[in-house]
Amino acid sequence: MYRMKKATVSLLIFVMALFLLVGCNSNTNGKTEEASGGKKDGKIVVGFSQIGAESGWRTAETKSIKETLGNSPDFELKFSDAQQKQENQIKAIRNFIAQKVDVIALAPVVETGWESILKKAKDAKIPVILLDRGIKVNDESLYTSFIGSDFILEGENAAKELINLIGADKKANIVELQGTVGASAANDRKTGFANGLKDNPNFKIIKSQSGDFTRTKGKEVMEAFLKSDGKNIDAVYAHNDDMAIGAIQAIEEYGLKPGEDIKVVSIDGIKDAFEAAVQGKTNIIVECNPLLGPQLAQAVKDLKAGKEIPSWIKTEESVFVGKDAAEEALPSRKY
Ligand code: GYE
Repeated sequence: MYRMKKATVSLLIFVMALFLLVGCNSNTNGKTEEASGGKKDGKIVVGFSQIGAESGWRTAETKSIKETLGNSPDFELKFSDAQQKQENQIKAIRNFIAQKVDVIALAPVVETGWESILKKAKDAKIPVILLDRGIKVNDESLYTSFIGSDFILEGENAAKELINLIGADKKANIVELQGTVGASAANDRKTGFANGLKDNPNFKIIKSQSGDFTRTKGKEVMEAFLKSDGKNIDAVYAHNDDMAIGAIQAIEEYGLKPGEDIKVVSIDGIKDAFEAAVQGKTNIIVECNPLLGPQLAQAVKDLKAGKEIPSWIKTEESVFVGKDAAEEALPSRKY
């Protein structure tokens, strides 16, 4: 009787062990549950380190990512807001690695200083996709892909359209409101704009300073420019719409007419900029698409399916010049 019992128990243990073994390996990729991010439901876990909420553009991007990945049965989204600090982004990535997420999406606040943390992600075999801003690293294998715009081209387009608007044979003093210091979107938009002006000695950048991509700072810096150069300013080039909107306020408070006395050109294409354009307060909007959720979702799925994804995933973008173009586009603007 006792012997029988012992045999039954052994058999039971054996069957249970077999069950556990088969269960653990039943993930399609053959990884154990722990190694695949602790997911039990087959979802792809994506950790997204966002910069913050400095602009209308960024709020639209966050919304797009949350709507696409956060509401999908295919993904689990872990979202982290760095409040403009690179050190917070590094911490977030470290946490994502510890949590063994499947993919890390990173919108890097600045271009440099990523090597060591991205090396850790690589060692942990977690692919990193850069979202909307680029980085400078010696080893390009530290990230898989960049989803975002060509900022140099945006700057060049801004310059080209401004020259068309004012007239290549006229003289123009331009003030520049730069984005966040060290951000690829600021560095490249500056370079692109300078490229676009370089063959025309009539167009000069007389002042250039960072307004940190925000309305408040854009307004503050524009106030300082107006104080020092006042009526000598013919145009303002802002690296994003929010700073342009701040600058428009400053110009009005100074007693001049934005869009007329001082021409305004900026990048992004948020609704508020189109509304200002309809009122004739800004002249040129260079579009930069923040609705990157669907592209990120597709890239992550492809990656997990073992497909090769392009090293740069670009978006189609337009340029809007003048009141009529803004009026026509405004009703269908999605951000
Ligand atoms: O233009 C600006 C923002 O990185 C492309 O960041 C992005 C830029 C965008 O805050 O508004």
